[in-house]
Amino acid sequence: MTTAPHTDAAMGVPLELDVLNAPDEDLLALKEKVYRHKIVVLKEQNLSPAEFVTFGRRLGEVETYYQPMYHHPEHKEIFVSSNVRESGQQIGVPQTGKFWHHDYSFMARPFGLTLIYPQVVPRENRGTYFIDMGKAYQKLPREMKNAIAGTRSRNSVRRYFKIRPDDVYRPITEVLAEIEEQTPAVTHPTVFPHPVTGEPLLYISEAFTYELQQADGTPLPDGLLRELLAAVGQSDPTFQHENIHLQTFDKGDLLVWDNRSLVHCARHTVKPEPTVSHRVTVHDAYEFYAGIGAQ
Ligand code: 7UC
Ligand code: FE
Repeated sequence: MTTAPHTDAAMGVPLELDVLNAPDEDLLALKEKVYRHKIVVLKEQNLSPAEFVTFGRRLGEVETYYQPMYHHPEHKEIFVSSNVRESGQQIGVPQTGKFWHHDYSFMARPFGLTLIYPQVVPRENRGTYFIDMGKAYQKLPREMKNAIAGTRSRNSVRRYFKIRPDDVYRPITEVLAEIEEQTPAVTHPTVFPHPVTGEPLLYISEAFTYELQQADGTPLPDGLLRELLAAVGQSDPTFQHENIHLQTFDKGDLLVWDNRSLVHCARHTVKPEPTVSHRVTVHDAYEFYAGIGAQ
């Protein structure tokens, strides 16, 4: 474990890697690169869905999304985001992730790595927005850091849960009750050190975090959460905030990113363009944060 500075590490470093045949050391080196640089772009990949899952398994324990409506028809480990109908059929879910979030932060045990393998790349509005919440934390005014020291956050999917085709005609209270039962709100530390780099990470998002609390459960004022989200760039409707990085990609790119450090937001497109993306998510060899699940 090293404590190299992160402030000058560029996000989105390209890497050539034969992901199926590379020796295990190369995959460990890939993960180190992801922890230091936050996003690695594996170039010129040509993987079948089965091979994409195999690559995910080489990196750790693959997490299957909890809702079947997102699953690839042959490989449930692949989460499909698609607005392209295939022979009249909707595969996966359109318009996913158009809000600032960490993947699965509304779950008790989020995963460390997100892999995105774009299948149909839009011509004009390609790319995904990212904010490095490690760097963003460092830049916070001292008073804000003090105000959140030792606090925790409450997180829920409820505001961004997508209505399923089968929910049509159901009373909304019943759907809301089901969300609370299947995905009850979870508590995470507001700030935790990255298990590999030790860098403190601010772990809050516009989409899923709804309350900050003292260690004893006393809620902090709402305004503080809103101020924090604004300070880090998660409330900027123009996406011009200096913390926001637009990561572009081409066909054949496979993105691997650090889901502890980064919040991301799918690009808002003015006119809808065909977009299909496959996602595999992976628990790496480290606890998401030290002591997770112990309380
Ligand atoms: O449809 C979506 O945007 C899915 C979102 C609520 N969850 C993605 C995740 O992994 O947290
Ligand atoms: Fe996401």
